[in-house]
Amino acid sequence: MSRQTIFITGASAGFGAACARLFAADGNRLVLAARRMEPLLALKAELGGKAEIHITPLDVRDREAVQGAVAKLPEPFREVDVLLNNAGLALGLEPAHKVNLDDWDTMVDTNIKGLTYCTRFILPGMVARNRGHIVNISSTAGAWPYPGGNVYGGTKAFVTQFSRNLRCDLLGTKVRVTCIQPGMAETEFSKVRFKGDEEAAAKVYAGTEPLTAGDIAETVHWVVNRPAHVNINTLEVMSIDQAWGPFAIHREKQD
Ligand code: NDP
Ligand code: 8X3
Repeated sequence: MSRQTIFITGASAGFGAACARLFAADGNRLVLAARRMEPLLALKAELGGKAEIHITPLDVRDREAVQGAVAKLPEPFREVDVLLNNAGLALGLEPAHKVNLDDWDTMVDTNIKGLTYCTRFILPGMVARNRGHIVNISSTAGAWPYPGGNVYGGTKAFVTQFSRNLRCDLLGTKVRVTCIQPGMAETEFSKVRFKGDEEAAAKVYAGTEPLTAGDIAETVHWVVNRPAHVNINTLEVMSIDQAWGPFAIHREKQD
């Protein structure tokens, strides 16, 4: 496999960090972006012997910061071959009428707007070079509703449809677009969703075998390493321990 420059958002934890580890093992050049610098520095120290690594503190919600981070990429990292739009989060699980509106704002700003900023600033270079791959991390929550999924699921439905629409815009170029829809995976995701409540987070995975970050990294690695003419459009991945439930039906009490 030829060496590629891979820009990973949300590389400080979970799927992003696992992808960094897997792609570094092939000697790819990596740009690792997230808000927290400490885990990025640790990853750079861990992986620096295997791959060239550029770390950048980045809040994807900050449009100018995204533009600046892309514009200021140092020379060997300037030509991004793969953008992994992975940064994202769920906040809360309350019903829509009780939710904290700030949480909705944060999810929209991160999962939708942040992802579009990264795409918009990196895509022109890919089109100009007539090569590249955008891999967007959506979720099963973007296709299948559940109570409390309200805006989080909505943001991921956006990611899925945005990915398909990118394919339409890019037809005639050699730039690929893939949307991956993972189901339940054990990362920092639930700790973030429950705002640091480790007990509530642990309950999500108790007694079951969720996907791991490594499972998703292998999936990303596989789609990126298909031959250049093969575009994996959408991939839904679940743990064997997860499936759909029946429709929920509300019944009034009957005598
Ligand atoms: P983690 O919480 O482990 O990782 C999330 C990553 O996103 C972190 O590196 C975090 O870094 C980064 N991030 C969050 N907000 C921002 C921001 N504003 N700017 C830059 N980076 C940000 O969760 P996962 O690895 O599980 O999640 C990765 C993606 O996968 C998300 O988009 C999530 O919605 C999606 N997903 C997760 C599933 C799961 O069950 N775990 C299933 C399906 C999809 P930092 O805090 O340092 O900024
Ligand atoms: C994360 C999976 O089911 O918690 O996107 O929404 S779920």
